[in-house]
Amino acid sequence: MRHVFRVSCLSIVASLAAGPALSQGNLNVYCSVQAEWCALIANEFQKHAGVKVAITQKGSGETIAQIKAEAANPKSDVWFGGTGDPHLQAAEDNLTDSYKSPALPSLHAWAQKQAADSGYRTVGIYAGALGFGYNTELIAKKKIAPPACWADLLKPPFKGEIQMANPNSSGTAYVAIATLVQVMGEDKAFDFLKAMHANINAYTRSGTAPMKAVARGETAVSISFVHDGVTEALASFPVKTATPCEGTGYEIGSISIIKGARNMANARKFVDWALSPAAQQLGAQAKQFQVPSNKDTPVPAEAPKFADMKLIDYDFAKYGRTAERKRLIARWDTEIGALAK
Ligand code: S7P
Repeated sequence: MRHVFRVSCLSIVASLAAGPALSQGNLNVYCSVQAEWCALIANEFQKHAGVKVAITQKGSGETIAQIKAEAANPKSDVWFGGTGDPHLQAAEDNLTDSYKSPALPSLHAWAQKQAADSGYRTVGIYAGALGFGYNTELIAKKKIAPPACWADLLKPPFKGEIQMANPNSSGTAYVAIATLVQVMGEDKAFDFLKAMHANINAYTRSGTAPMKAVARGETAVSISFVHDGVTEALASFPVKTATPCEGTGYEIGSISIIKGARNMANARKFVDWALSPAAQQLGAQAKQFQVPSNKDTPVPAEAPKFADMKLIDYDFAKYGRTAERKRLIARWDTEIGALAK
């Protein structure tokens, strides 16, 4: 489902009272984090800069497709959030604009590297690890041991119990495939994906849908970013998460200015703000617990701890390349997507 937010009249009144008058023009943002965070950044940036913000929320895989389709006549100025690989692809495809924010030196090395790798056409705003979500009640009822390793997902008790997203529409699913390729080697990873197909009940459009399905008891297990499980658990759903024992990948959630942005000055202002500790704390306020990229932004206590995981050295430069992303997704389409469900 596509969500379009116009900042509410109430928020605009609050903004006028609290910050500069709305005389600083407009900003159109494609937003690939969850809806609550998108709404909060729209309201808060409006208060901060006096800029009228219109936000459209959709996942990262779909957003890059839209930016590409609109390249001759861009409808949006900035792309906020979403997995880093499609931001790198957008940079390589000349769909985004180069900008060196003065905030760059305050960022963690991984966020600065994302910027340098892309010729400063994107930059990291958060990081989050990939893993499993599982519904503790369903698992207990079915007497299944919680998944701890990638290998567990091939076991017969998980038949029809696992959900993951489709990499054609989802940046999360692409991170999962690229992770498996880096952990196992490409042919073994595709053998694994083929074998796991028997245990998959659906390949969803959106990367956040499988964790939400776990929370609602519609599936026992998901392949998801583990911070999305924390959000569901805090909302009192019976959700726990784990990160695979063989090793797992992670995303560098990124922000990019769209080439030909009609509101370029405001787009740059927004990027500077989005990299500041004040803006980055809004993620936790919206109950989303990625690790922020600014060294001065407190890491939320709820954020899954990277130190407790076996994280791989994810090769963002390689797997963010247009040709590599297209090739791996095409292979998934032929070898897995085409299999009957
Ligand atoms: O909760 C937010 C999050 O998991 O969703 C983002 C991503 O856009 C999901 O998009 P896809 O539908 O394309 O997979 C992640 O960047 C973020 O951490």
